[in-house]
Order: sequence, then C-alpha cells, then structure tokens
Amino acid sequence: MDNENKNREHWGSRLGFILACLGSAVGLGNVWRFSTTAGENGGGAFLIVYLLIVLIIGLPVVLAEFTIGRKAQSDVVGAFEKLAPGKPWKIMGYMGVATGFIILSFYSVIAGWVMKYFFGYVTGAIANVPGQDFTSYFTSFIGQRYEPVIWQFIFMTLTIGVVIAGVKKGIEAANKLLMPLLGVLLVVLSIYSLTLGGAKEGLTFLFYPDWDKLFDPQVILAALGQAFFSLSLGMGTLITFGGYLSREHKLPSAALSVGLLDSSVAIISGVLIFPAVFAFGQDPSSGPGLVFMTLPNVFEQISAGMLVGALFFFLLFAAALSSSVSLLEVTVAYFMRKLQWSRKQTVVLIGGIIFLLGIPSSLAQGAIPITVMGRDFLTFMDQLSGNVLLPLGGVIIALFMGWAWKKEEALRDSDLGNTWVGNVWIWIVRIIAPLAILIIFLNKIGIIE
Ligand code: TYR
Repeated sequence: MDNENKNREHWGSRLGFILACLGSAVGLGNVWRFSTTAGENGGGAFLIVYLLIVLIIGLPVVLAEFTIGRKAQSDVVGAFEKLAPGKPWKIMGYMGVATGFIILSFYSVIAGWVMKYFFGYVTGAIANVPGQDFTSYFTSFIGQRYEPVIWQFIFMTLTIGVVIAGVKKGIEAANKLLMPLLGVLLVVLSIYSLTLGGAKEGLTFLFYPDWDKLFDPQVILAALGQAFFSLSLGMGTLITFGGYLSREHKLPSAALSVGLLDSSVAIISGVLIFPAVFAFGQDPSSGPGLVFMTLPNVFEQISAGMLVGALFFFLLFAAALSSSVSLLEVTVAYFMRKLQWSRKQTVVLIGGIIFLLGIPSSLAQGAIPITVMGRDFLTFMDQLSGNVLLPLGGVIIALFMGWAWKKEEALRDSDLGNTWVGNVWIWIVRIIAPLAILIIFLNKIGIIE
C-alpha cells in the first residue's frame, strides 16, 4: 500500500460500506421523486421499464463504479486521472462534480420541505390546517419567499456538519439504525394505506401497465432518469464511496443488495402513496407536491396520526440527509485534493455555494416565476441532472469499464471472475448499456422512432 492509501479513510466493515451506499441510494428519490415521476408517467408502464432498466443497465453500472472506485482509491476526477493518465476520460469526473452541485441544490429544497412537515407534526400545526385542505397548505408554504429558503438553509447546514465530521464517523453511524426503521414504517404504513378505500385503483395504477405507454419515449426516459437518480448512479458517488473500500471486500453482492433494497423501498412507498392518492380523490400526476399533499390525509385518519406523521417525516429527513451527505462528499472529495484545503474549509465553501444555487429552485415554487425551457427552475434542474447528466455519466463509466480495461483485469477487479455472469456483465458495459441509453436519448429527441 502506498502512502496515500495508508492515510485514506476507510469504511469500518463491508456492511458499513453497503449501508453507506444504501444511505446514499435511499432518500427522497425513492419516496418523493419516485411517486412524482411514476404518477406523471402512467404508473404501471413506468414501473416495468424502471425495473428493467435497474436490472439490465443500473446494476452493471453500479458494479462498474464500485470497481473503478476501489481500484483507484481516489475521488471521481482523480480516479480517472489515476487509471487512465492523460486520457480524456476524466471529463466524466468533472461532469460528476457538476452534477453533484446541481442535484444537491434542489435536493436540499425538497428536504427543507420535509423538515417543515416534521416540525408541523411535532408542533401540531398540521392538525390545525383549516378544513384539512393540505393542498392549499402545501402550495401556500412553498410559494413563500423566505420560509422555504430558511428550511433549505437549515438542511444544508446539517449536511455540512455531517460531512465535516468525516466519512466513517459521520455517515456510517447514523445509517445503521434509521434506515431499517424507515423500511419498517413504510411497510406498516403501506399496509394501512391499503385499507383506506383506494387500494384497487391505487394498485392497478401502480402495477397494471397501460401498454401504449410502455413504448412512449417520454416514459422510458423518465424511467431511465429515475433509475440513475435513485441508485445514486452516474456521477461518481459510488466511485467515491468505493474509493474508501479496502481491497478485501467483495463487490458484486454489494451491488446487488444496494439495487434490490433501493428498488424495494421505492415500490413500497408507491404502495403507500398511490392507494392513498385515489382514496382521497387526488390526481396522481400532480407533480412534486404529491407526497406532501397526499400523506397528511393518511396521517389524519390514524388515531396517533400526529406522532406517526412526525416519525415518518423524521425518518424521511434522515434518509434525505444520508443522501445529501453523499452528494456533498463527491464534490468535497475532489476539491479537497485539488485545492489542498482542509475538509472543514472545503465543505463550508462548497456547501455554501450549493445553498446559493438552490435558492432559485425554492423561489420558483410560487414566489418568483423562474422558468427554463418551459419548466420551473427546480423541475428543470431535476430533469437536467436526472434525465440527462446522470445517464450520460453512466455511458462514459460503462465505456470506460468495458473498453479502457483489459477484459481479464475488469473481470478480476470487479470480483466477478471469468464466469458467465462476468462475461454478460462485460458485454453489458461494453455495448448494451451505452447503446440502450443512447437509443433512449435519440428516441426522446425524436431522431429515431
Ligand atoms: N439516490 C438519492 C435518492 O434517491 C439521491 C442521489 C442521487 C444521491 C445521486 C447521490 C447521487 O449521486 O434520494
């Protein structure tokens, strides 16, 4: 081991690594973004395409990121510089850092809304919403100029605090307890949600595909973006996390666990949300506010609803925090090496810039109409990062793994070995994944039908 490696922070255990990746993967993407996107893209058809993409493209690229990260033991730019010196692959690294800025900027806005709801349940404010009109409650809250920005600021400050504390202490510890708790609560609540009268419609919406939509380029692109966003894939988060992994840990089963658990959380939260949407006569395609307008109706029905609501939004907040920490870590790991600054200085500077970048996303919700290409600023940033930058990053990562490495070395370094699974994986990263993503892009733009 060279000096640099000896001084690098490492995960305490393989479980710690898997939990950190899960902490990154499971977050607002599974609950807020999944339900919004599934709702806007027809439910069942979206779900099928999403699951296929996770399986065929997502998991192989997750493994590629782990492999690159563990081999390079560096940040996302450094990894490519180290493994392919002087070659243009490191463009992927810069793109990853930029994507981290973009995602965290609006992610912290939504996480701020989650904190507002948590406190709304703790203080009982949500119990006193006039006429239980949670839709107006939500829209008037996000339409304000200052309050949502203050919540966003608090959330960013917490993220900064955790990232300053460092990889092992900060990230590993919190995930161990809170994530399983979130899983359990989601299961319990989804069972309850099925009793509210919208089960048949909700489950049909989520699981029964409208076959016409299955081939709708918009639905397919949305599913691709959702798969990458939810798996924290395509911007080097998993390269960065793999970079804190020592050599002896096995990668393929880690990739599989992260992928399966992440998708399960998304599906379970769909089973919680969509039956409730129909039970309370709401519109599944009502956009980014869906969760915030629907779930309060569910908690309203439960006798200890205030408590359950507080618990739910607290756990969702915790899940969001472990994701935002991973997003910030990607950019900080790079700038710390590049600027030769201390962790603390770097985190505060980068975190501050990201906070500022997030303000227009917050204001665009009603206070000031900021739109880009016909979308409000938040939706624009969300779609730019999720549907374009992450899958594009995925293409480069897959091509790098498939073509810049010798096949034998790729098979060895990924721990797959020369097995049939290994060979399938090689061809997926070499051809199938990049080609599929390209076709989805071109199809959406209308270049191919
Ligand atoms: N996967 C996270 C979620 O679902 C969000 C995220 C996206 C985190 C990309 C990291 C990342 O690199 O909430």
